[in-house]
Amino acid sequence: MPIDFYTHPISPPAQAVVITAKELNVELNVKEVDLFGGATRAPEYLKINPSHTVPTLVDNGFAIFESRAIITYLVNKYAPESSLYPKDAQARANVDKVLFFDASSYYPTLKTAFVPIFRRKEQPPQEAIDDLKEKIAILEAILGDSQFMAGDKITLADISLAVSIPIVKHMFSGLLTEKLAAWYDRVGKALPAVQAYEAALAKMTAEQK
Ligand SMILES: N[C@@H](CCC(=O)N[C@@H](CS)C(=O)NCC(=O)O)C(=O)O
Repeated sequence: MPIDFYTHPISPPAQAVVITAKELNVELNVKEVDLFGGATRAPEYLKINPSHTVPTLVDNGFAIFESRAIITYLVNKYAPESSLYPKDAQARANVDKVLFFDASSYYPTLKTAFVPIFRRKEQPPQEAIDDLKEKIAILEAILGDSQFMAGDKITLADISLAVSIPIVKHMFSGLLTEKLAAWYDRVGKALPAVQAYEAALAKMTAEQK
């Protein structure tokens, strides 16, 4: 049975799944959803994802949404030995810490800042920019002197965060610190799909203007 993957090419969280699946050699049966046409709110879609978002994965009848839950599931199920999500309890906790900080704090703050620009071509309130600046400083502190977000090996933590960095780079360029820019370049070198997504996103957003 194929693994159905409901996605949209513009979505950063969906790209985290695409990149992870590629790294793990897991084949996805891509089903592009008409995100801007409201397809995620159709009753059939809400049955597999009541949160009406992409990405959603349906693996042989097992439906799961939330990108970070999907990427950890893919490793657990299809590549349990992968160093992208180490088995050691503390090493794994370091990855989870970043995934949870990303999901609960950093990405929502970034979203508050970019939504006014993306949807209404308006500048966000200064408070939203200040909050984003603070979250970026926290990311830099998490990185510390390591090569990657959860130590010296690339993990799911880097994939999950890297997909939203193009938004910071192109909408809030002054906020990306040198250290984080260097980390993002390292991730892009290790995972060329990260660079490819940045290029594709730039093209898609230019076409939307
Ligand atoms: N926390 C979710 C966020 C997903 C998300 O916000 N997806 C956006 C596209 S980037 C979406 O589908 N929005 C449509 C909606 O909220 O109705 C995840 O990581 O999967």
